[in-house]
Amino acid sequence: MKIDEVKISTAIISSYKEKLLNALDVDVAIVGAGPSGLCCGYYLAKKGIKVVIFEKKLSIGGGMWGGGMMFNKIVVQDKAKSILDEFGIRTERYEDNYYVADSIEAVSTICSKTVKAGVDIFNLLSVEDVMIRHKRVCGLVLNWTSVEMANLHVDPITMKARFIVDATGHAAEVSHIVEKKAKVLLRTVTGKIIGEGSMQAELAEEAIIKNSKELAPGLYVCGMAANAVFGGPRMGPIFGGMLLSGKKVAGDIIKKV
Ligand code: 48F
Repeated sequence: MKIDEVKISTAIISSYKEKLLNALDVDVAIVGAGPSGLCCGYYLAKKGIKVVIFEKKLSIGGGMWGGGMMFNKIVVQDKAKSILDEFGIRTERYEDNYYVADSIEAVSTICSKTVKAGVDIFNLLSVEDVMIRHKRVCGLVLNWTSVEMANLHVDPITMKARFIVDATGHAAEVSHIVEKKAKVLLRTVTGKIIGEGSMQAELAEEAIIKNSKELAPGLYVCGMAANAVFGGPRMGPIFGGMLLSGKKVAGDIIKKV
């Protein structure tokens, strides 16, 4: 059987072109493919909602691969174990309320199931700005991460979505852009981004669920970005809150779509 190099190129370009064109007008666009963003996408897609995820890095999974300090194991508590069960990720009981999972199995399984649920994931694409109309966040401005890294003077492209989810982790990148440019008060106690508190796992895991919600019209936050924006503490390598947070925001959006 003949293998033609140009056919390989054509197949990749035409298939990617279709995927990208499909992503320009969606129900939900999630920024960041860490555990919270993936989980949010998974639960939305399972309800048939059109959802895309943009991830600036080459790899999907955010901070989950490295477990705690590169020991590639993660811990989840009782409340979140059912999510790992639903994905089919094996856990080992360590003590009451502490379950350990392999971070490689966790990330690769969540990623695979999320894609198969219908989420289109774009890696190597950075969100560098947002689109705002009538004081509502309604789209994202995208560029290749390599353009940003090389500091090249190349204009981005724009897509629109009914809802945007900031799942960019500690940096809460989209929320910072909105704070700077949208000229709307954020739904925090100060109207501004409060900033994350220092390590306090129990409090952080409770706070993250409360903080995973709409921050500004059209913009939701989940995962570590939620605590960073609303002033919750960090929690380290316990990942139950991340999964529950993604699921919570998915549930809130499902009610509105
Ligand atoms: O950091 P990340 O894993 O966020 P998360 O889902 O989970 C946090 C945990 O990993 C850990 C923790 C647990 O206790 O605190 O940190 O809240 O994933 C965030 C993803 O967003 C991407 C980033 O590369 C990472 O994979 N990201 C950040 N900024 C942008 C972005 C951007 N501007 N455009 C696209 N992707």
